[in-house]
Amino acid sequence: MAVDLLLGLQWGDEGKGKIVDVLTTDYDIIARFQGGPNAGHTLEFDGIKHVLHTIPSGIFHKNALNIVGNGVVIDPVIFKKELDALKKFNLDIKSKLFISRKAHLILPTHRLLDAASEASKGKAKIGSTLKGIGPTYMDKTGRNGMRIGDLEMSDWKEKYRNLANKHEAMIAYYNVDIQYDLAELEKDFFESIAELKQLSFIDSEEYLYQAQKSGKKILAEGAQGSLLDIDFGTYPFVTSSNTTAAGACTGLGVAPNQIGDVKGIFKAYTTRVGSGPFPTELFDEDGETMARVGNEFGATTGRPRRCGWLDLVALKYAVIINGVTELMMMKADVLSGFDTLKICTAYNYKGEKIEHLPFNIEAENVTPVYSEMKGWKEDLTKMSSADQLPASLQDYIDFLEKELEVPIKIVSVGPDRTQTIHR
Ligand code: 2SA
Ligand code: MG
Repeated sequence: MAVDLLLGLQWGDEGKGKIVDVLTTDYDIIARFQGGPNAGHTLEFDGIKHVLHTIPSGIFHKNALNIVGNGVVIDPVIFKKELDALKKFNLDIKSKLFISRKAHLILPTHRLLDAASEASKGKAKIGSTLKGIGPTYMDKTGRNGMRIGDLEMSDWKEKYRNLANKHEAMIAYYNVDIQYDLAELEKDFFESIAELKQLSFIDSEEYLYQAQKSGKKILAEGAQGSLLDIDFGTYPFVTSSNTTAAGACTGLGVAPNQIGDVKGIFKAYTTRVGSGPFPTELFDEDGETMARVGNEFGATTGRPRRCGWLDLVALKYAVIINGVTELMMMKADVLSGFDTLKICTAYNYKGEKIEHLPFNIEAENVTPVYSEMKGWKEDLTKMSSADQLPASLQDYIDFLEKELEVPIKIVSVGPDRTQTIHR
């Protein structure tokens, strides 16, 4: 049985949480393969709104097993908070949630290093969620990191102390004003680790291999988005992991020839949080309308998201890099009411019209070239089948399918599980 992927094709917040939740009934196992508590997956069902950070979105489904893979970085303190917030749902967490021994740990000093690094950059800051993601992956690739499996060894506290001491020296090196009380942070950290150790640690690559062999259906759930990929995103304004399809192979130990469907998810417009280039960004009333109607605030930090028209140049790039086999368009309902919709189909790049994503998409190099389409006025949120969709929206979908050469299988018309149209 192949492993299917679900990936965001823009700068994150495409609505992966909702779609995994809709799709999980089809899957036995949901696995996260990269990122960490910088992610925020919002789920809404039965009038409840819940945000997950590290825990996979299958946690609310009765039969789905959830795996946090080796490519993920885990902050025990945030993880414990997530577990606490789940208590009221009476889920049998120990038998539903497994953590890879090879996943790396975010230490309190990683978070401090993140803050120090951002402070030292001033205006050039990445706009990090400050969860310690970058410093933790630096320690991973620098071969200094601590892993979940280390917690099962007797000398882990020693390891921790050595690494934390080194981090403190590095924080001092940045020479920025960061106030902290490490003893206090460590108290929280050690308490949280004690709780984390109550969960099931596994060799997830072996577990997934056996699950695949026995015919289990597995979905790998991405976090952040393709344009935040460490290699293919808008570097350096990216996150520190591979958010694209290849990341699922390294982040779970699944071989490339075992990947099945690649489900790519995008918003009918574009948003971005944090810094970095965004060619179709709007600074006018249209952008404000998208932000307001779409309730565009970060699920992890509450930061307002920047909004703009759909960027087809960037979307095509993401479809290619990921090998997307089917598309899901989210938040179509937010575009109801616009007279005219714009879609960026090319860039003017240093005086030349191009249709691919160039090395540098900073505003001084790139101006979007737009195609215009007629908007629709209908409220989509109560619609439940494809034949109810207004003709202009149907045209919008047809145009995208033709350009992207991949079918749009799902159109989402609201945050609830039920507001999902299958095509
Ligand atoms: P980091 O925290 O060091 O990985 O940040 C690096 C860049 O990646 C962006 N980033 C994100 N963009 C969108 N959504 C993310 N998750 C949260 C959410 C965001 C929030 O799902 O709502 O609540 O603010 C996410 N995580 C990282 C980040 O903005 C930097 O540009
Ligand atoms: Mg999010």
